[in-house]
Formats: sequence, C-alpha cells, structure tokens
Amino acid sequence: MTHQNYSFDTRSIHIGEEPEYLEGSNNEVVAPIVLSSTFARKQVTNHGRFEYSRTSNPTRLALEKRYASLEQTRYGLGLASGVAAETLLLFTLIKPGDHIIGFDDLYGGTKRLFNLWKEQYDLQVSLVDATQADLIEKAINSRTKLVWLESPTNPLLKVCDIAAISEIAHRHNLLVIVDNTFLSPYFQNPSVLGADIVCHSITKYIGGHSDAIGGAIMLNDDTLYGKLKFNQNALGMVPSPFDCYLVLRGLKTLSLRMERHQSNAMAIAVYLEGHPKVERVYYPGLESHPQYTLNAKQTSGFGGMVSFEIKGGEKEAVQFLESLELFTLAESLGGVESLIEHPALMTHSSITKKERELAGIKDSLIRVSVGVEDKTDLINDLSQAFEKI
Ligand code: P1T
Repeated sequence: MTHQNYSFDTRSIHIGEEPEYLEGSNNEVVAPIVLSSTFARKQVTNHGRFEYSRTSNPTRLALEKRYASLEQTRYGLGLASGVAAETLLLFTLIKPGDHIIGFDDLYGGTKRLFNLWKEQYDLQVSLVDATQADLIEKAINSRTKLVWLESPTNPLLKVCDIAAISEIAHRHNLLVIVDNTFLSPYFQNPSVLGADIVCHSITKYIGGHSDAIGGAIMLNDDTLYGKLKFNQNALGMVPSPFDCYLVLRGLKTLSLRMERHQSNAMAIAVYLEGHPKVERVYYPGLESHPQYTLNAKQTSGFGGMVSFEIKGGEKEAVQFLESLELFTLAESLGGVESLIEHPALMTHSSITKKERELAGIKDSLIRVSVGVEDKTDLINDLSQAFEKI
C-alpha cells in the first residue's frame, strides 16, 4: 500500500513511515531513530541499501520521502539547516563570475551568504522588487543563472507572482528557486506554480516546535538531484537522525498548526491595523496588503507571520518589545509559541543599514511569528505592552 495519492493531511502523517516500507522493518508504526553511522556489508565491493550515514540514513530517508510528497516533487533532500540547503544550491549551481537575481527582501542570512559568495567567487547579485515581475526580466544579463525568491518575504511579507516569474525565467533558460519557509507546503507548492527548486528552513513551520535546526531541498530534475546528492555527501551537510525524527514527528500536525497559526495571525493583524500606535501592518491576509489578490490566487492561505511599524522609531520598538510578557523576544519563527523580534537589530542585522534601507526595513519594524496559543491572551499581551510606550 502507498499513501501517495491521499490528501495533504494524510500524507503529512504517513509518507515515509508506512510500516511495510521502513528499511529493516519490524512493522514499527513510528520510524526508528537509526543512530548507526555505518552499515555492515557481506561483500567488499557491494554494500546493501545503506553504506554510511553521511551518504544516506534510514531515518533521513523516511523524512526525505515525506518532503518530496508534501511539496509535490519527485525528490527531497534533508540538510543540516536552511542555510546549509542554500549553500548546497549555490555551490552546485554557481560558477565564479555568474550572476543571480534575488528578491530585494530576502532573509538577512541569505543575503549574508550571497555577500560571502560575492567575496569568494565573484558572484554578481541583482536584488530587485520582484512584486513587479517585469523587473526580473530587465535584470537578466548573459551571465544570469537563476532567480531566487521568497513569497511572502522575510520580513516585509512581499508577494511575487511565482508562475509569471517562472515563465520569464524559463524563456531565458534560468532556474527558479523558491524559499517556501514562510507558508510551508501546506499553503503553497511553488513547484506546482512552475518553480524548479523549492527550499526550506525546516527549523520553522515544518519542524514546528523550535527544537530542531534543519533544511530541505525539493525538486523534480533527475540530473540536478544526482548532483545535489553527490555534493551533499562530499560537503557533509547532513542532519542528525534525532533531528530527522523530531521533524517527522512535527510534520504530523503541520496542517492543524498552520490553520491555527493563520487564524491567530489574522486576528492579530486586524487588531494591529486598528491600533492608534501602529503606523502600518504587513499581512498578506489583509485586503490592505498590496498583493492580497495575487497571494490568494497562488496559495491556499496567508500564514502566521505578521510585521508592523510602530509609531516612533527604534526607541518605541525596543520599549514595546521589552514590555511583552507572553510573546518571547527571540529570533526564528514557525514554532507553536509566539515569537517577536526587531529585524533591524536582530534577524537582519547581518546586512548593512544601507541594504536594509533599500529593502524598506525601518527601525520601527517589528516582526511577529504568531503561535498557536489562545488569541485573546496574545492580544491582551500586545495591549499591555502598547500601554507602556
Ligand atoms: O536558520 P536556518 O534553518 O539555517 O534557516 C535559514 C533561513 C532560510 N530562509 C528563511 C526564509 C529563513 O527565515 C531562515 C531563517 N530565519 C530566521 C532565523 C529568522 O528569524 O528569520
């Protein structure tokens, strides 16, 4: 029996963990955490299904099957972190002197990685406002290799037309990579919209409990999958079996969690939009969001991330953040607990102030990862913190 044809909710529980398909199965209902770093063989020149856990591992393989199934791709790769997934992609796809086009509002760590590649390998990077698909076409030159997108972006929740950009890119023989961390495969499948490669920080919604760092790459192309798999083994960017187990476990509630993240986020976005101390709210589920209609067209939801500008500047933002009692002041996102942070001083401090200003990240900007707690408790906490400023 295979569960591949079932709906998303069913696949997120079963794929990779069907007892009869587990490697060395004793009909376990839960994939065992296989800690062995190496696997015995009978013949010197022949190994069995597994050889060495950097190359492949049964717990990781169960997870990789699920990744592919949830993003509706042929292949999935599990990596040690979201940044490890990005590093593997750059290493595999980029030659010195190549040019890439990125959304101007990407995660700060992704831009930092691009900056490293600029220094080490003369990578040329054009960051453009991909909400206007024609700006992507204008940025293409003879050295361009790929387009790198997030939708919605981190932290300004800008949305781009993945299908339109993929069509433009493919006309010019470019690859399209979409970092789908913010919506998770529950709300959006970029490969179905035309993207060639999907990547994730598993650390976020897919793991869902702020207890495992991980990354993933999902794709359909056989040759590219072979290269990525070879390079991953050569470079050693693998997750531990225990982290793979935590993610397999976390994924079983992805759909339940995403629905609750979203309904709480919508309530908070509406509350913030009506608050006199708030300048502007960024949430793709609000009709005031500039790409509200586009987002609704290409996704089945808006997610659990909300950003807003507080009236005033850094001083008011810091005072507000340090007055919260239930929200945890911390980097990261996508866990069951609500987190809040100041992008300019925290997640996006690794890029220069000039780069932040170009992207529109102000010192008054606050980013909220809305958890699955009771929404009234969350709104009451925000209210008491607003009163302190
Ligand atoms: O932290 P890591 O698992 O390596 O993932 C990096 C990453 C990649 N892509 C996106 C969209 C991300 O948001 C991240 C990590 N982001 C945070 C830690 C943060 O607080 O925004």
